Amino acid sequence: MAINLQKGQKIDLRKSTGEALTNFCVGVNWGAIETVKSGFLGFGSKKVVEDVDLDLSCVMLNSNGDLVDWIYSPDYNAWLSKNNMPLGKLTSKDGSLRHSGDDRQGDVGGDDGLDNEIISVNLNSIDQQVDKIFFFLNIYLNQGQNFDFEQIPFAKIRMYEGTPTRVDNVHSNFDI
Ligand SMILES: [Ca+2]
Ligand SMILES: [Ca+2]
Repeated sequence: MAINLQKGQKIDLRKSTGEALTNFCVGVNWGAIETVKSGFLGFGSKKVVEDVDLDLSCVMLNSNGDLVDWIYSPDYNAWLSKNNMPLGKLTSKDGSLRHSGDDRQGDVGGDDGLDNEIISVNLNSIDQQVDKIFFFLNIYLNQGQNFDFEQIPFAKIRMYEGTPTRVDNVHSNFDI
């Protein structure tokens, strides 16, 4: 049974069999915001789809809290280089963490059951300096957009065993 995480909750990285969980995916699922705009006197109503661009990222720190490595979208590079910050990339230097790529829209027409952005993790090959990994999620608002996490349909983060296209066993969920 998957654990439904509460904010601040701590859990063991173990499978239901008791073995350590070393290969897993952290995935985020969400939908575009779909509304029906009704026309004059109810005529000509149409569905309006507003794209939602969530970005899943992570930073890897050593035991002193210094940055060892990171994964975030290269789409932020213009802003990052202006602020003298390391440029975005989708694979860790040791190859143990991989991002599936940027989704800028979210599911249209309902939940497709798969996560839209996924970071796959293999703790067996991770740089020995890494002591903590922080996964984080932010909303990229396009010009004219103004919404927050509460308005995004079925937004959820989960940890599972499998691949970006196949979910074998869900370990834990967090309902955003
Ligand atoms: Ca995105
Ligand atoms: Ca999806």
